[in-house]
Amino acid sequence: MDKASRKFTTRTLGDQEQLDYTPILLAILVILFTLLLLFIWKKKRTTRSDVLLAGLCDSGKTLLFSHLILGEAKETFTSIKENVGYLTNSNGELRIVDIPGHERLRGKFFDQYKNLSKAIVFVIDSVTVQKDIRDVADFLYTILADKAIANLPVVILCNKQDEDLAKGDAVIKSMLEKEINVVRQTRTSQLQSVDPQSSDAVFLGRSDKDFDFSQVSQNVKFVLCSASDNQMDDLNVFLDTL
Ligand SMILES: Nc1nc2c(ncn2[C@@H]2O[C@H](COP(=O)(O)OP(=O)(O)O)[C@@H](O)[C@H]2O)c(=O)[nH]1
Ligand SMILES: [Mg+2]
Repeated sequence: MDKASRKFTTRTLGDQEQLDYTPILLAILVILFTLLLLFIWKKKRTTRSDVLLAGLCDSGKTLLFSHLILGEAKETFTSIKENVGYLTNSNGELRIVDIPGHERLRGKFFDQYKNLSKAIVFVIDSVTVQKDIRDVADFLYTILADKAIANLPVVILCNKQDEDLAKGDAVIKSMLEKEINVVRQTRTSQLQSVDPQSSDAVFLGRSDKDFDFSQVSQNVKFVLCSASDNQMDDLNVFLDTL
């Protein structure tokens, strides 16, 4: 190869190299853009903005829901499906979800919404709580022991305080702590017979002590309320902090 043709070859290669960068740069840009879109989409999908109203049947969830969303009592809402409504507070928009309390439905609806929830309002009928304590404690345990709910704020709403026979928050708290202790023993012995890895549940509280609410990862607050008398100030204060 003489000097002239060597020069020519080098120049041709140099031109090709320069031309090759454009599609590569374009491809990188497209990939980055796609990743950005995926990131935004995923973030939007997993942003927690729901407040779940959970609790047994007849505790007052749907009446609360209609007060919160409509500002009035309306008895036309269903209790077979969830009711969903939006509430605007000082920090933005909250989605309030009233999930049915029927034993056969509540688990399914709780699982459906738990990953999007920002806080839980667990509604209790303060009149019948003593009679229903096993069922109340059992459902509350399921919620508090779920990994998806770890570290979230939880309000235990002692509803129907307008009734003469309503129990106060301190009494309800200590009844629940005693009963959750029992539920915990039952669940632990059940768990030993199945594969613990397959469950979403964690052991609730400290195994070396009787259960009390200070042992859980969530910030649990007891709040008094009467949905029928529209005495919901403390609940509204809580919702405003979210
Ligand atoms: N006395 C009294 N009754 C209430 C209160 N909240 C709800 N109720 C009544 O309890 C019943 C069940 O209420 P509902 O909202 O349907 O309960 P849900 O099954 O938890 O949705 C209805 O008759 C309500 O009017 C309350 O604060 N005080
Ligand atoms: Mg209801």
